[in-house]
Amino acid sequence: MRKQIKAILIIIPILIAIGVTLTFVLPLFKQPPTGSKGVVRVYVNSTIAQSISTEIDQYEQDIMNQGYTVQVINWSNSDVNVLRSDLINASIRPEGLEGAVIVGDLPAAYLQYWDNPWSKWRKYPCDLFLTDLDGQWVDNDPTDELFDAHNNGTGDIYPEIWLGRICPESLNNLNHLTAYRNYFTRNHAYRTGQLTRPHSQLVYIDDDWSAWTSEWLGDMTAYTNITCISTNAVTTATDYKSRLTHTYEFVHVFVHSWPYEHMFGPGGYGTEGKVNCSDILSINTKSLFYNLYACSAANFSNTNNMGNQYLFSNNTLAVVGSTKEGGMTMNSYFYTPLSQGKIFGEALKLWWWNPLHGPSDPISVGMVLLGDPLLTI
Ligand SMILES: [Ca+2]
Ligand SMILES: [Ca+2]
Ligand SMILES: [Ca+2]
Repeated sequence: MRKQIKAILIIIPILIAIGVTLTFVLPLFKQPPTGSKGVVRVYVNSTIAQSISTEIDQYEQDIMNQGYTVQVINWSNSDVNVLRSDLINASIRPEGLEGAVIVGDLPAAYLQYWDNPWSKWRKYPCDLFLTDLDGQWVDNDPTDELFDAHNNGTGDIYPEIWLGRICPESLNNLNHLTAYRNYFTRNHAYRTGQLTRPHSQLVYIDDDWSAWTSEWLGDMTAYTNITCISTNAVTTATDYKSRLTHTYEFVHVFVHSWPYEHMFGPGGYGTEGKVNCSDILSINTKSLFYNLYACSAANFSNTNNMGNQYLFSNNTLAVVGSTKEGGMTMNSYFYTPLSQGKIFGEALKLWWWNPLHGPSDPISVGMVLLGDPLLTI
């Protein structure tokens, strides 16, 4: 009996000590709210890092406030294979990798396609190269600096991460440093509720796609307040330019294009007028987001490409489009995630995973995201 009391008298203080210790130690092992959404790597071109350090510091804080762990890296290597290896290495660490933001003029992978109507090869940058981290990209003839094939490799041809590019340096009609600073200023303004738009979308469908207007509209699942213009005689360059000054949140346009201009009217001849990069530069565009179903308009390697001209115009925050012939089909696989509050990068990544098209479809393979992939509508 006395032995038992003795034992209890010893055990009770030990239990109290353990309890007190756990009260203080356990919270240290709990996952902190910051960083719980995973890792984002922000690659900043070393040549501009110093000039925009204030903006990058703010952007880093904004991403942390979203709940991500941010790794800002000053990058100078111009070999796209080295950049991909860095992403792969990050993705296989225990903390994993959600996606990447590229700020400045950093390398891209290039492929080519045969342009049938013009009977010539055209090369285009392909950011799927930097987001599909376990597929294999084959370069049979490295001297032409073009990749030749894409297969499952050790995994699959689908993207494991998302990526967005913020780089005005393909534009020769504006000051690059000012463009960076203005972009990050409005990005912060949007994130803090100082830049807002009525939750609305303009769907603008030129002649060669207008017969399927109801099908296209059925896939626009992110907005209920939609203005659709698809009467062939109404959809013209003049009308489109005036629409860009209205306060829609999102513009989705279907129009024939070159990297530096849209051509309204059937067949891509511009019989209903053209809208070029200078127009976008001079128009007071009001929308925040664009989806360009406009061949090669998002070819960010092309001087004065429309994609980046939209992105660095006035209020724009993100642009999706194709660097080659093609554009986004099956749009609901992109818009439904956006409507659920997913970030742009994740929405585009999920769209790639749609089994009905995807990385093996020539219409899809040039799709890129220009701007901040971490934004939501
Ligand atoms: Ca090659
Ligand atoms: Ca993959
Ligand atoms: Ca028209």
